[in-house]
Amino acid sequence: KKEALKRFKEAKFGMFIHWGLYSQAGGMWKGTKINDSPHPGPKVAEWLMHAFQIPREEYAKLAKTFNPDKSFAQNIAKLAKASGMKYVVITSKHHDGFALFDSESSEYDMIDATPYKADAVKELYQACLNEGLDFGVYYSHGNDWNDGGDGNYANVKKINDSLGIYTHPSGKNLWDPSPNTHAEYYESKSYPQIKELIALLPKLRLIWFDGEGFTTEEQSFKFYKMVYNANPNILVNRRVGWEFGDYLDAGDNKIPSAKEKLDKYWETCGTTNNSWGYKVYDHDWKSTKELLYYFVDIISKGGNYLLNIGPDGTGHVPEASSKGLLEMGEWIATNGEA
Ligand code: FUL
Repeated sequence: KKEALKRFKEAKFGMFIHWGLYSQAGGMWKGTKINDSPHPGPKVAEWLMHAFQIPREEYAKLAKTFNPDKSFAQNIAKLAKASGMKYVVITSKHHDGFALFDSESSEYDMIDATPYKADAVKELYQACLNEGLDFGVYYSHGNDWNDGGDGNYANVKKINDSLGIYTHPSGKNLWDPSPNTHAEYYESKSYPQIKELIALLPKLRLIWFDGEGFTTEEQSFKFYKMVYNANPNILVNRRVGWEFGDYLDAGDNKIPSAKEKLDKYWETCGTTNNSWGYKVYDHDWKSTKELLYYFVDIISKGGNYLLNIGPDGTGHVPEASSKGLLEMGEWIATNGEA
């Protein structure tokens, strides 16, 4: 782990990619913007299914038209490289439950459910290795709106309440829950998919778990141990749950103050507008100056900056965001790294 953590810290700058079925919708559903959706919860594009309480079957239809341009992997890997980034982390499965890779344990994936019929995660992995970039995957283990019902929610909330830990009140699919229990979902989909990803990507360096509010201590430990046993060089982030991760995060778009001591390894993940997934109407892009300010602030405090892109349904990165990233890359190439 020591070597892997050292390499991670030295990397300093990475690309986060939020991409999935929701990217085609661009933050709109039947003409309504997600910001105007009637239900509480985050108004970010990848929360589309939740925000409009879309039934599982109806949402799954988005897979039928998910057919990105073949060039997406190369373009994104080249963009990351030119932006001065050293690693890439893509949403292999977000809360909607759809796998961007070729999954054995679920047919709700890129190969079985889309006309694209190729493994998008593997394609990006290869393109990144070609560019000399390290590769990681985001995986929503705790939350899956397509599987696992709301089974564990009450339990976890009870445990969390007794410990004074906050449980997200609106994260689960309570509008059209799967008949499976949460524990069944872990056994039949979530644990197996983690094993699949490790086998699929021999040089995988990081698994970025998410949704720790819904896991018990035992389950979090099982995820951590599973990764460790398979390959101890793969790093695991804090959100695997119950403080089992290898490094901390400062929170989404949050930078710790100089006084707050994050003396371990840590990372801030951040957006370039107000959403992780692609939103057709969000043009509120951070300026290059602002992004560079955060970058310098974070790395001077010893952290890593994982800066997000939200490609559209074709895999194209919005011009305004790639422009900012490329300008950061120019600045980094000219000024060197701290
Ligand atoms: C959160 C998720 O709910 C968001 O959709 C996003 O992926 C962010 C980075 O983490 O927990």
